[in-house]
Amino acid sequence: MAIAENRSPSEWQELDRQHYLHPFTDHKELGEKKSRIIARADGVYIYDVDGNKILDGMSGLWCVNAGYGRDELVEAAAAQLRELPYYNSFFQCAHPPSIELSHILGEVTQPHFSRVFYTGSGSESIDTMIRMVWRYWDLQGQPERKLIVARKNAYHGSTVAGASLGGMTPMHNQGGCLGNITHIEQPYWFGSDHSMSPDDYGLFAAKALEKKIDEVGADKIAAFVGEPIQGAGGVIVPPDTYWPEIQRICNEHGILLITDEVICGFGRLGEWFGADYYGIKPDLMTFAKGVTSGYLPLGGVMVGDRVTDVLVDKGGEFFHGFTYSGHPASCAVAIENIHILRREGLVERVRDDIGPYLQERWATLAEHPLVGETRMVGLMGALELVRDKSSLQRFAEDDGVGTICRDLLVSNGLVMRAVGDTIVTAPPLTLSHAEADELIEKAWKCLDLTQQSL
Ligand code: PXG
Repeated sequence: MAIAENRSPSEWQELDRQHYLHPFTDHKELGEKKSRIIARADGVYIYDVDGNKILDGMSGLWCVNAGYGRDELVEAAAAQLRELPYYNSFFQCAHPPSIELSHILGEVTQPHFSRVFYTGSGSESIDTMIRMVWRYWDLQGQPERKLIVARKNAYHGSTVAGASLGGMTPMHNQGGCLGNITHIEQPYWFGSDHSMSPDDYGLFAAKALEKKIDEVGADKIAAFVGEPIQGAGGVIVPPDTYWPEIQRICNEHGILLITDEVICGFGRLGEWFGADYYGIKPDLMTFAKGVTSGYLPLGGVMVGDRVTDVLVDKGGEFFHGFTYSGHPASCAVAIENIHILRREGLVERVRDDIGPYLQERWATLAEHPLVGETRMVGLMGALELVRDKSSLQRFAEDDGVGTICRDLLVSNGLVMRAVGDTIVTAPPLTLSHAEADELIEKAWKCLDLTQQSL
């Protein structure tokens, strides 16, 4: 019997209220409202314990790329758990699933990525990456290269290092305050005063890195880190000029370039990785989420030859690793997940079929009186709610219009996230055309309802 059937919906809510501390949650507020308890899922739909069917326009939390209800992934996990449920990769050991996955990851990433280090999550991948970067420069005889440049409003996870590297002030104020990290402007054209064209703005935002170099000296800067498209920050799509300019600046000053692919990786943008979409060549890439379509936890760092050569040739032992680095069942699921993405051509489907289709339909939402801008790359999009469409004037933060809209969406059968007054979406890559139509119709209806409620 499924665990969901053990208790009534209200019993689940009451036990949840009594015992469960949720991530990023105000529990006093939740205690008054009660949680939505999700019992099962299939395809692109989730079902709560009250029997509501909801289109999951967020792929869980940006991760269920291959969609729900994939028996192949369940079988892969079960078979591996029967064969070898756990063993570690410390002490000169390995096991077939982690080796096989490493080989496959080498095939789907750019040719200079021949090695991978496994973790259990995106945050652990970020911690690992930071330790590798510092180690790399120590080994290069430049230990003073310690500063890591990230962006304001970036999200890189929630461990001390992840919260510090991210650019979220509320997280910095709650212990995300590691040293040797600095944050520059994000490439958020809509959030600017619109005095520049998007292309000029992209160059301007990239030049913030050059300004930082002038300020502290390239010999102090270890790396630049960015999400190809910022996810949790509100699907900030950089102008096309941005990433090539960042690459040029990093090359010129020998700074390591790192893309955090936790959301953009594994097909989200219609290419295997965000770096491929933007035509850049990072030295390291962090990943998690979509590598297993979220069926089991797994993360990692793809390590490019420039760093591998130093870590392997000169590094000696790297004192770093996790109990679940390369967990056999997670790796088995990841292998099967990548098989699915390849077999069903899901990455190409996002690039050539469902991506362009949803993008075109999503753009029609810009005609709504509440919407100041829409944007979408692959299957990752956002719309901006505005008070005044002609001047693009936004609502006051206290109005909570984004939250009102998000709540209406969910109660009308569509999950999307509100980041302030930015509504974001990232549906499974398996989304059908009819499901895309449903997403747009529900979104339009809820924009109407939001407007009526103001
Ligand atoms: N990097 C990026 C780019 C992420 O989006 C992480 C690192 C951390 O991954 P883990 O597996 O440690 O959570 C993330 C995670 C949201 C939301 O509300 C986004 C994430 C996590 C939780 C909530 O959009 N992204």
